[in-house]
Amino acid sequence: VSYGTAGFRGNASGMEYVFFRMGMLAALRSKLKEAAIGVMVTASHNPEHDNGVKLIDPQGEMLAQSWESLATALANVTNDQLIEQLKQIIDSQKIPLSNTSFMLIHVYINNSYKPSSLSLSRAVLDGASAFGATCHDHGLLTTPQLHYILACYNGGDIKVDEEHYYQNYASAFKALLNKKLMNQPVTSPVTVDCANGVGAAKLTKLAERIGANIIDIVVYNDGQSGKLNENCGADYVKVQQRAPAGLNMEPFHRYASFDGDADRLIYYTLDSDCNFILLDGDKIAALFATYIRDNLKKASINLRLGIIQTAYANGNSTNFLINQQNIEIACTPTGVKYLHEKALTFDIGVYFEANGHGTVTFDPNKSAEERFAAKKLKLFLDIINQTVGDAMCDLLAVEAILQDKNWSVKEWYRIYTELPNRQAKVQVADRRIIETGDAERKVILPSMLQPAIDELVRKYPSGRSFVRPSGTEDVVRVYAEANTQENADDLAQQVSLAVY
Ligand code: 16G
Ligand code: ZN
Repeated sequence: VSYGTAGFRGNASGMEYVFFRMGMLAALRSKLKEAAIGVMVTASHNPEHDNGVKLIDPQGEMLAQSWESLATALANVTNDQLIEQLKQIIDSQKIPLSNTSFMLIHVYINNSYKPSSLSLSRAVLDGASAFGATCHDHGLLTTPQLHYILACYNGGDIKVDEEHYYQNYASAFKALLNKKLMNQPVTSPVTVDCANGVGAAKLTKLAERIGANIIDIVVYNDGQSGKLNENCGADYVKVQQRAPAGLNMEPFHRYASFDGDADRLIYYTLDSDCNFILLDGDKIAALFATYIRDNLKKASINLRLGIIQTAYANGNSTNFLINQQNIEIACTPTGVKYLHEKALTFDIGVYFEANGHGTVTFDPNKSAEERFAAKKLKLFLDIINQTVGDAMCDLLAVEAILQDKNWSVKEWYRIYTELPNRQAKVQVADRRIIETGDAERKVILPSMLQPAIDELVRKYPSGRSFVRPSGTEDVVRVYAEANTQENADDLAQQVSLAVY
């Protein structure tokens, strides 16, 4: 097993030992950092039989990359070698064992209770207590809620809890809308597919704190009958390019999907001919970035704004941002840690994966008075969970911008037209023989693969394609885009054959 882009993830049965050892590792990291460490038990958008674990660093950021290999090493030794491996970690990292350690953990279960989560969380707690860690079990939370609570906790607010999160974001949202839209009639509803996951109950609470007179949120797939992430959720909608099963849609109404742990957000609607229209992470990033840029301009504030994308970003979104909007763009490999890190190099960084995971970061040292000058911008940024992509906060941010611009979903999706695209996956004997470079846009090894892809791409107008080994599944992923859906499908298939 290896600590991939999203920690350890796989079939839940037989994974207790990995969770136990991650409890130990979290306790050690806490001693080293002299701060609380977060532990998430979740498999995000994976099917219900999977589970996963990942560690969160003190400010709510992803575990430092140098510790990922320690996690992998610790998870892979035999029981006999465990103590020796722990000693090695303690020595090599110079961990002061006498320090106290704290952990915040959350148990991820869907509404109908994900059975594996309870025993796996227990394994984490057992591992942590082997090093005497004090554990605060926050129970059922979304992933971004735990990131938020951890960052507040380490910032000195040790009493912070879930309610604090709702109060914070509900009042930020109301403050922004009140300024411009006080006494406005209720806007049309937004229907949110919560993937039968933890987001359903949490979004309901947030909506209650804001008030139905301000935002009308209809929760769909709340876990009462359907299965976690089955035929629903952000990943399903994005990859299948279709609505969650059973959802009745009306043209130009607003629909959104979270994934199972509510750190991804995707919007969609129907046009007047009832064609399915997707507004993915790229469209959300474009909406956020242009809104921020316009507000900076209005207040004559000169801050460096950048958008961070991955190879999955639709070619037309990149064209729109660079050529029509003149906004700086950077590209990184897939995985939140890479995007987040890059975003922090800008005064204001907007990062989104096309799959709907993203947020906005801003440099807190960058002129408080300038941020104050753009009052509306400051209020907008208050809605953002800066620690990590947060489906609930991103939903509020989209809704706020649409309100402020007096836009329906129609004006939003028309800012640019996506190139038709297709994602596919290929099973191979060993996906690790594929090595990529240039932010995953080129294959380096095996050396004959990239020339083969280049030759295929040349046959299709506006063609682009790349392949990368998945970090979470035993497959190679293929992405293709072209001028028509037929060509995109064709190109994806040809490239898949080349990989195979
Ligand atoms: C994980 C990543 C996500 C990435 C996805 C790619 C985090 C928190 N999550 O879910 O950002 O898009 O993996 O999966 O980093 P893949 O490697 O299987 O395509
Ligand atoms: Zn997720």
